[in-house]
Amino acid sequence: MSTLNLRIILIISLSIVTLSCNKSKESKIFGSMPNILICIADDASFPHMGAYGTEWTNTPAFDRVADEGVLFMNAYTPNAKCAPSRACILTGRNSWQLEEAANHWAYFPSKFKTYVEALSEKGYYTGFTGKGWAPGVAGKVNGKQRQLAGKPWQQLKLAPPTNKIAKTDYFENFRAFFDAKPQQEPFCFWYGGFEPHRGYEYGSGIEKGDKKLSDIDKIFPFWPANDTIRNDMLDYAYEIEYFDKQLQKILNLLEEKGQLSNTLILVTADNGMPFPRIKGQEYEYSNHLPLAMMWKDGIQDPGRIVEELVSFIDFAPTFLEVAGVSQEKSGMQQIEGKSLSDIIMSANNTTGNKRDHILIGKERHDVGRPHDWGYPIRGIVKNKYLYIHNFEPDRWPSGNPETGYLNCDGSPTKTMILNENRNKTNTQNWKWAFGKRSPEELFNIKDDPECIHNLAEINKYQSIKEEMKLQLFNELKEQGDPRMFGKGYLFDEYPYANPHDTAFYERYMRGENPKAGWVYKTDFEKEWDSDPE
Ligand SMILES: [Ca+2]
Repeated sequence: MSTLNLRIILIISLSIVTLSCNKSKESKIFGSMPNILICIADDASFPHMGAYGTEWTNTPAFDRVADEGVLFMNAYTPNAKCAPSRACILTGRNSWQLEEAANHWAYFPSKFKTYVEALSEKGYYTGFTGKGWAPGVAGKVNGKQRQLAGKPWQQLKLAPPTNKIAKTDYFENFRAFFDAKPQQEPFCFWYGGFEPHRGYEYGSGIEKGDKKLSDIDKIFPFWPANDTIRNDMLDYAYEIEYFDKQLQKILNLLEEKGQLSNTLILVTADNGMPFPRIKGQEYEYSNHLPLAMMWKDGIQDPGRIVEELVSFIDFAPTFLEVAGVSQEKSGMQQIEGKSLSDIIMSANNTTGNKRDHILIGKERHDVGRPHDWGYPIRGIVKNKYLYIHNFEPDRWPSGNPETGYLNCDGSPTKTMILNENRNKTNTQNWKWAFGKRSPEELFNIKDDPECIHNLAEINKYQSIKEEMKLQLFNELKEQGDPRMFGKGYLFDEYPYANPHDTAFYERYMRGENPKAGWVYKTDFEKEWDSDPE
C-alpha cells in the first residue's frame, strides 16, 4: 500500500471516529429531551439579584443558578410590560409581530402557537403555577381553553408572610405537578411568581426582611432621594427574596429527585421594577432584566458570565432546540429569535450570530388615554447606545394625568413625585416619569443607564442616531411591523380585553367612576399643565 493510500485510509478513519463522537455528543444533549423549567419574577429590574452585586437583595437560588450555569449581563425583553413580554417569550417573536398580543390585556391570536403548546405535542408534560401569560384572554382551540404556558397548577395555597404576597403555594403546586407526571415523560414547567409585583405591605422589607434604610446605596436620579423611596425599594427587595425562596425549594426538590442535572433552568423577570419611569417604559432599567441559566448536563464550562446581547425571543428557539423539535415541525409561526445553544453549550460565550444589537418597543399597555390609545415606541440597543423613537409624542407616555397615569402602578414613590410636582417643590422628577417626550431619544447607556441625558439633538451624535434609526426601521420592515407600513392604528384599534376598563378615559371624563385598582385615588390629577414644555 502506498503512503498516499495509507494517509487516505487514516483520514477516513479519523473522520469516522470524529463523526461518531459528534453523534454521541449530540444524542446525549438532544436525544434525552431534558426537562425545561422557566422561573419568571413579575417586575424585577437588572441588576437586582445578588449575583449582579446588589447587596440589598439576598437571592441564593438565583445566584446558584448563575454560579453553576451562566449569568447573562445583557438580557432584554422586547416590551417591558407583563403580557407582551410573556408573549415574546412564549412565541419567540417581537411584540410588533404578534398582532393583538403586542398589547397588554389582549385577546391572544389563535395563529400564534406557544413553545409550551409545541412541546406538549412532542411528549412533554407541561404545566405552570402562579402567573402564566397574563393579563389577557388566551382563547380556545377546538372548544377547549388554550393553555399558553401549560396546564394550571394553582390549587395549593399557603399563608404568605405579608398580606400582599400571593397565597398560591408555588412550590407545593410544582411538587404536585412533578408527582403527577408520568415517570418517563420530560416536563416543561413555568413558575410565574406574582412577586415583586405591587402592592407591597408597607415596611415589610425592614420589619420582616431584616433590612435597613441605610442598605440602599443608590437612588435613581429621577426619584426623590429620601427614606420613603428607600423604604419602597426595600419592600420590593423583600418580595424578590420571596420569589427566590420558592425557587430554592424547587431546586432542592429537583436535586432530591435526581432531576437537577437533566433540567434546563432559566430564571428571569418579565419587566423592570414597578416604579415610575421604569415598568411600562422602554428605558434601560425597563427592558434590561436579570437572566441566569443552569443545565448541568448541557451547559459547558459553568460559572461563565456572558456579555452578549440576548433577547427574550431567543428563549423559545433555545427550548425547542434542546428538546429536539425543529422550528419547522413545531407548528409555530416563524420564530424571530435565535437559539442560545451556541452560548450555553460551548465555552465561546457567543452565538456566532453577531448578536450585537436588540430591538425593543411597545404599543398599548394600560388604558387611560382617549380612545384607549397606546404610546407607541420602537428602539434599538447597540454598542453603548439606546435609540428610542416615540411615534406619538403628543400623547402622555405614562397615561393621561386626569386618569391617574394608569401605565404607572400606584406606589409611595409615585405619590411622592406627584405631590412634589403639585406643590412645586420638585417638578423635574414628574417630567422624567410623566411628562411628554421628544420624538427621538438617544442615550449612552454605559455612562448613563438611568437615561436622563438625551443626546438626540446634540450635533456630534447625529450620525450615530441616524445610523441606529436606519437599522431599526430597516429591521422592523423586514419583520413586518405594521407601524412601518402606515398601519400603526391597528394596535390602537385592537379591543382591550378587560371590559371593566375599556373606554376608561371617556367614561371617567363624563363622570362615571371606572375602577383602576392598580393606582391610588390620589393619582388622578384635578389640575394639570397640558403643555408642560
Ligand atoms: Ca410584570
